[in-house]
Amino acid sequence: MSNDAKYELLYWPGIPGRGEFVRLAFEATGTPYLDVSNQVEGGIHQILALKDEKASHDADGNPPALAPPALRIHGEGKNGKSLLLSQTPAILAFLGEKLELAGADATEKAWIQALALTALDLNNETHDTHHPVSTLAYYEDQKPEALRRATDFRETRIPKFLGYFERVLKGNKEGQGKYLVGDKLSYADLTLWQVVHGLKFAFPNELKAREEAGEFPTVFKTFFASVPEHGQLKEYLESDRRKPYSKGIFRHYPELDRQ
Ligand SMILES: N[C@@H](CCC(=O)N[C@@H](CS)C(=O)NCC(=O)O)C(=O)O
Repeated sequence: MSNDAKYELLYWPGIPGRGEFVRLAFEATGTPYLDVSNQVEGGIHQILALKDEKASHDADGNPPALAPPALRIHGEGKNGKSLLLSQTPAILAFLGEKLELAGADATEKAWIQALALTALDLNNETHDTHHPVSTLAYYEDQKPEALRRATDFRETRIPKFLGYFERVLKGNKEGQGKYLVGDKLSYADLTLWQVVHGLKFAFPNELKAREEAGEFPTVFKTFFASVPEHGQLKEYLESDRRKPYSKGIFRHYPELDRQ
């Protein structure tokens, strides 16, 4: 990682969060990037500036971001300025193209985008288990609703999504259970992997019970083991650059897990 990196990730410090999908794309391809809030002194101010609700554009003419993550890409904006891109799936689609994580042709590209969006739906639904009423309110102020939402999520949504990805992995013969599309790692694989990893943290009983019952064997075994084998991912996952889960999207509240 260098201070003159072409790519600057703007995201909250200290948590994986939605920034993690972007970090994984960089780490899987060995691409230098600057993780501004974690690596630059005072970098948090750049994240807070992103959320300035009075801003209509930045110094390079980009529309503002509604919320992090955002990616600043030097030299890719209008007239050689910086491009500021927000929305996780838009960032991933842009980077996927640049880092060769987006598929071999236009058809694969379209499939990968749809599959990544589906994995991000699962990510967003995970967030809503602890914040079903209001994103701004504390979990402690929405506990009964969270329990109802999490119960439904565990019982109906997790099997629906993981069953879907199991079918996709099995249906892609070329991928041998390792890739959702074709025979090469894509940002859809990285996105799904991160969501499954996060779910294992948030709902350990639920995920363990399903794995031990032999459900979704391709997702839990072949796919889950294979993704970290790419690029610098293994090294990254063991490093202190990989932040621990805490009060982000993937939270472990034992009362919301399978009892
Ligand atoms: N759909 C957006 C959601 C962005 C989002 O919700 N970001 C969170 C952090 S992961 C945030 O800081 N939200 C603050 C807000 O919405 O005011 C994306 O995928 O990037």
